Amino acid sequence: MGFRANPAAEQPRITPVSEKTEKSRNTASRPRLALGTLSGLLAGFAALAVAELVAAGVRPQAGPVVAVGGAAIDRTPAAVKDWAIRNFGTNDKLILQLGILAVLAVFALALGVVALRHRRAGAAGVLVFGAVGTAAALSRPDSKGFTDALPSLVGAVAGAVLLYVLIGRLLARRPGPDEASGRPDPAAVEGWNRRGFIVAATVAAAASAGAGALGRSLNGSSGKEAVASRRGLVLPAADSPARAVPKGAGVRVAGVSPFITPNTKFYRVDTALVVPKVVAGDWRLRIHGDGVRRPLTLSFDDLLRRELIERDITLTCVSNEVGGPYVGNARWIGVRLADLLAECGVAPPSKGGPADQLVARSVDGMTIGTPVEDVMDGRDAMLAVGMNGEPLPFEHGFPVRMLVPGLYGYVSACKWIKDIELTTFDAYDAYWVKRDWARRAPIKTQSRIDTPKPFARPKAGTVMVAGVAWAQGRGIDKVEVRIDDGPWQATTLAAEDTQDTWRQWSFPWQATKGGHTLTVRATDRTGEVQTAERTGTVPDGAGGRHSVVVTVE
Ligand SMILES: Nc1nc2c(c(=O)[nH]1)N[C@H]1C(S)=C(S)[C@@H](COP(=O)(O)O)O[C@H]1N2
Ligand SMILES: [Mo]
Repeated sequence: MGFRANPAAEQPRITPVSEKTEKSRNTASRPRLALGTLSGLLAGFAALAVAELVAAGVRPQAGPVVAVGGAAIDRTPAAVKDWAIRNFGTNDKLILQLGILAVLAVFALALGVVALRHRRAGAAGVLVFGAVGTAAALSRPDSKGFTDALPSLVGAVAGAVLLYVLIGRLLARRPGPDEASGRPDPAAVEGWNRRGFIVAATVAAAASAGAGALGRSLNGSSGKEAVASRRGLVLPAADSPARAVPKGAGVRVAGVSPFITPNTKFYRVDTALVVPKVVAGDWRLRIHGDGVRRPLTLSFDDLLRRELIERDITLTCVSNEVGGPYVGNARWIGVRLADLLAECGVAPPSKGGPADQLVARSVDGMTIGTPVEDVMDGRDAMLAVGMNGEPLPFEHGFPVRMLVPGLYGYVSACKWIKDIELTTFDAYDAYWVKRDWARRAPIKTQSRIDTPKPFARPKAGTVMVAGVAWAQGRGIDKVEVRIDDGPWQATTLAAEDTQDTWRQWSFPWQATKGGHTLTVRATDRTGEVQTAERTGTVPDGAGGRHSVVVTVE
């Protein structure tokens, strides 16, 4: 059964309609449409607010926007993900959530209009959205089962009921001028229960705002215990400390990235819409799978009791474009991964081990596949617990993450790690591999001009050109700069920290007036020269040389 939008309009007209009544009828239908859309919006708002509050009792990740956002991220093809990172950078997640809210708002408006004609259909539409949120929450890889469905379910029911009630008020009709006394009731001339609507809408808006705010603040403090566990943590000194960063590792040129990237400036790339907050004391890591003769489960304290190594390692994202910002260098402290694997009886393929792939799983359902051979070939692959003298920040994987020097992050650097499975590349494709990225991805030799910036207008004379270059695992041997189409000229390399860290370089350019293009290329210790050919980031990292165009004045 449907409800007509304007029952008054259907009444047989006996007397000619005066101009005045016609006018008032027109103005009556317009506000009704507006109030219908307002009802839709309010219902949507109430649904999200209630969901937020229920999520606080379940877990923040189960909220509909986060769940749908997460599902959207997982279904995003490599090229689109890359485009989002390129255009929105670390704001990509915020933009995604705002986009979801905008889409929801449009649908809520539409459902309000639908409800004016079909009250039940409008309310049912809200439930359909709830079903989408529920399905998304249940399909997350880290889903905790039925309870994760509750925020979307309860929120949708609240929204549907509210829409039904509000539209009911809009359609309700008190005796009009034609009936009863024949005297117009000022509250009813427009044919709807104005007071009833206003009261219901105001109460609903206020209650939703309250529920939403309460849910937000509860969700915001849901990681309290984890925060306390991090704050109370004092990392032991490393048994094998890193040597001091050489004095000359940083060129003294303004505009060049600091040699050690501060934690707050370190790039962040991951799929987590809500940063996982793991309590250090609850953390466990399981190591198991093919060829693991002695499977192991470790607690955080177990890990800290082992020999700790401290190393400077430059981490790079495969989505970093030539000249891009997704590269950072930090001093990490952790446990050597090869030692742990050896303890479990794991042998690399070159020594007859059956597993060639190590699959790391995180608490948020990420899977990252790394060649076992690389982890066990003597490089400083580690389970890191500290970054630049403090426990890992939550954004960078607290309490434990993996790091393998020389491999892009998506094939090595699992944050919030909880499980390591030994398997084969034939048997299993990890998260990004299922999304068009390469199975194996060593970091390409790259260099970047940090100064001058693109389109800078330096004065003629000596202009310092400087930047960074990296070839983790191989080391940087040479960096050259070319002005326009001129010859390649050697730059001055800063002192090398280790082959796993980036290296700074500088070049005093005698700049002449006019427009110029500066180009850089690096050569690594294997003699490999950075390729000239520009390639995209998909599938295994950008190739090509960084250029900067400037105008010398
Ligand atoms: N759990 C988890 N770990 C992850 C990712 C992720 O999405 N989830 N992204 C990886 C990618 S693509 C990179 S480049 C590095 C980035 O580490 P950072 O955010 O600490 O710089 O983390 C890796 N580890
Ligand atoms: Mo990455």
